Amino acid sequence: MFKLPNLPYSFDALEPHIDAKTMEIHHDKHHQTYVDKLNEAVKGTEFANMEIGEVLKNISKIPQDKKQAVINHGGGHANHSLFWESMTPDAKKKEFKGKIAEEIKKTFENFENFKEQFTKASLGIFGSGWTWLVVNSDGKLEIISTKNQNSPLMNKLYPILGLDVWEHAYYLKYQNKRMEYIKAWWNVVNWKKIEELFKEAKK
Ligand code: MN3
Repeated sequence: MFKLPNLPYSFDALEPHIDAKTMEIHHDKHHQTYVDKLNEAVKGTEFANMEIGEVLKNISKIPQDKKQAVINHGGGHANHSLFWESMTPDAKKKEFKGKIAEEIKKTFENFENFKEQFTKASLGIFGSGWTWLVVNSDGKLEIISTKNQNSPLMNKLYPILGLDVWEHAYYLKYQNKRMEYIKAWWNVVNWKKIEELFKEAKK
C-alpha cells in the first residue's frame, strides 16, 4: 500500500513564500486523496507492492479499467512526493552550485536563462499541470510541461525538479497571480536535493 510521506519541514516553514494553510491543505488533503485513490485503484494487483516510479514507468501494463486512475492518482502521488522534497526553508544553505549548476549552465547558457525558460513554461500551462526539469534518456536536461498529474516517468523522463501550477498550490495566497507564486517559489528551491536527484538520474 502507498503511504503519504511526511513533509520534511513544518507547514509554516516556507513562509512567507508559501503559506502554512496552503501547505497543510495541499499535503494533508490533496496529496492524501491521491494516495487513497491510488491504493483503491491498484488494490489486489501486483502494482500495489511496487515503487510508485516503477508503476508509472510500466503504465502500459496497467489494466485498461484502472489505467486512468493510476495516471491521475499515481502521478499525483509521485509528483507531490518530489515537490515537497524539492523545497526547503534553508534554501540559502542549499544554493545553486555543484554538478547540477554546471549542467544547467551548459544546457541553458546561464541560470537566468534557465529560470526564464522554466517560468515561461509554467505561465504557459493552460489549466492544471506541472513544469519539470527532467533528465532525458540521453542524460541531457530538458524543461517540459505536463497536463493534470501526468508524470514525466511515463515517458521515460526522470524529473529532478517540479513546479505544481494547479491553482490549489497557490490560490489562497496568490489568487490568480501565478507569476507571483512562481517568483516566490524560486526562493525555496532545494538545489542540494536537485543535485542528488541529478546524480541518481545519471546512473
Ligand atoms: Mn498539487
